[in-house]
Amino acid sequence: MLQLVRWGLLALLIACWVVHPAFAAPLEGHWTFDQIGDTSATDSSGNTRDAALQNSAAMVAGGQLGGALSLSNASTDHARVTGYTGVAGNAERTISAWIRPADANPTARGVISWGTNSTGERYTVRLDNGNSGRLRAEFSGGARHDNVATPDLWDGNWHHIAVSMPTGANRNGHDLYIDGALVASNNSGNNVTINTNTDSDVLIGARTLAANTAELPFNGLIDDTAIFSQELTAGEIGGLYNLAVETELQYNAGQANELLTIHEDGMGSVEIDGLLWEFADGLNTGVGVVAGQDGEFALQLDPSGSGVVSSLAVVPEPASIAIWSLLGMGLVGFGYYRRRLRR
Ligand SMILES: [Ca+2]
Repeated sequence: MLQLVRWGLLALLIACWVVHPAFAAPLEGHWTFDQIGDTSATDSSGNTRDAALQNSAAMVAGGQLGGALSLSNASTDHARVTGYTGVAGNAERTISAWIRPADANPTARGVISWGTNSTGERYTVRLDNGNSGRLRAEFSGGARHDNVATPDLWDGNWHHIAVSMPTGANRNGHDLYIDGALVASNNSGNNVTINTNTDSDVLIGARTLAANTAELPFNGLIDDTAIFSQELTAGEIGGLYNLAVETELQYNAGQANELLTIHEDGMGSVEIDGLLWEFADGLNTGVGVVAGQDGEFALQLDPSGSGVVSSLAVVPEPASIAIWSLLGMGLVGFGYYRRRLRR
């Protein structure tokens, strides 16, 4: 009996080691907008930064991944993350979102914004106005950073957008990505030091003017929006995009972040929808590219060849092992009891 208890405990320890959760992730907030019909968008980051839908904003079916936030610029619709004022000062950060503008009229449209209208103190990711659907990051005081060519974000399709900033960056230190590819880096021109203030809650679907005042509302659908307190690499942003568009995976930013965390830790594993993901080295599939099929995928995240791989191996949950162990112990104990009765 004692031997069996030991084996049960050993099985539990092994299971906990195999599927141990990754270390703390750098997700500040993550809104899937999958709560169709609700008036509050749940923050999936674990930080309980839910977003309250304003005016006629609604969560509807038909997003890039499940539901999406539907907004009209006629009524300054947006979602407000009450009590959360975003990444402040000059701290590193990355914004990731999926957008699908409703039409192509040249109206300025905020995707996500915090801070207020003083030079270098506002932090806004938006569409440019009148410039063929460019992506723009802007910081008030005439400082902005655009992609200057294709792709056109007003083509009627879903597009992934991302903006990354290292610690201590000025305007020129930003990288802009569309559909996982770098489209603008180190623009020259009107430069400012980034010093994002904490005067306003984070708004999704509009630009902040003064504290908690929305302007330049978005018109169309926004989905799977995330703020990271880390400057993600080109490989990681490529991974965010490719994990979402791979039809067998369709991972949101939170699920993708679990893989990024394993990679950064250089160890561990995570199970997502029946696939076991682990750290891997020696990959040559292309940085940010998801390659494979039938559940066996490789995602290279670094030029050195490191990344993550998945397998179909079924790993029992610790709870299942514990139940089976207890059941096994129970059966043995019952057999022991019956043998005693026979004596
Ligand atoms: Ca969604």
